[in-house]
Formats: sequence, C-alpha cells, structure tokens
Amino acid sequence: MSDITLSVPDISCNHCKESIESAVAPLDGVTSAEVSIDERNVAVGFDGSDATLAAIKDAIEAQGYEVAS
Ligand SMILES: [Cu+2]
Repeated sequence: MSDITLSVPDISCNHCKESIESAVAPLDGVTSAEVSIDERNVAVGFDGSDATLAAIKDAIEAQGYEVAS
C-alpha cells in the first residue's frame, strides 16, 4: 500500500471535494481518497502501482481539474 498527496490547485469548494472523491474512491486499487479544500490537495491510499496512479490522475482530470504534481 502507498499513500500519495496530489496537488490540485483548482479545488475551491465542497462540490470539488465531492466530485473528485467520488471519481477516485471507486477505482481499482484505491483504498481511500480524501480532498482537503483548504490545502487544495487529494490524499489517496492505493496499491502503489504506476497504473493505478495513472488512473487516479486521469479520473481527477476527467472531472475537469489539473493535477499539479
Ligand atoms: Cu468547487
């Protein structure tokens, strides 16, 4: 298991939090997803594979947000 925090500068409100969390949490290999609105990031627990990480970033970007890191 790995944890990663992705910076997503466009996060601004509860709507952003809900859309990102509900897009990321159901992905295969993801165990947890939590958006911090104040810190504008997404903390994700996942299986550590590059494919899962790529899918996480894709899912966030598909919601219309840029992943900065
Ligand atoms: Cu928002």
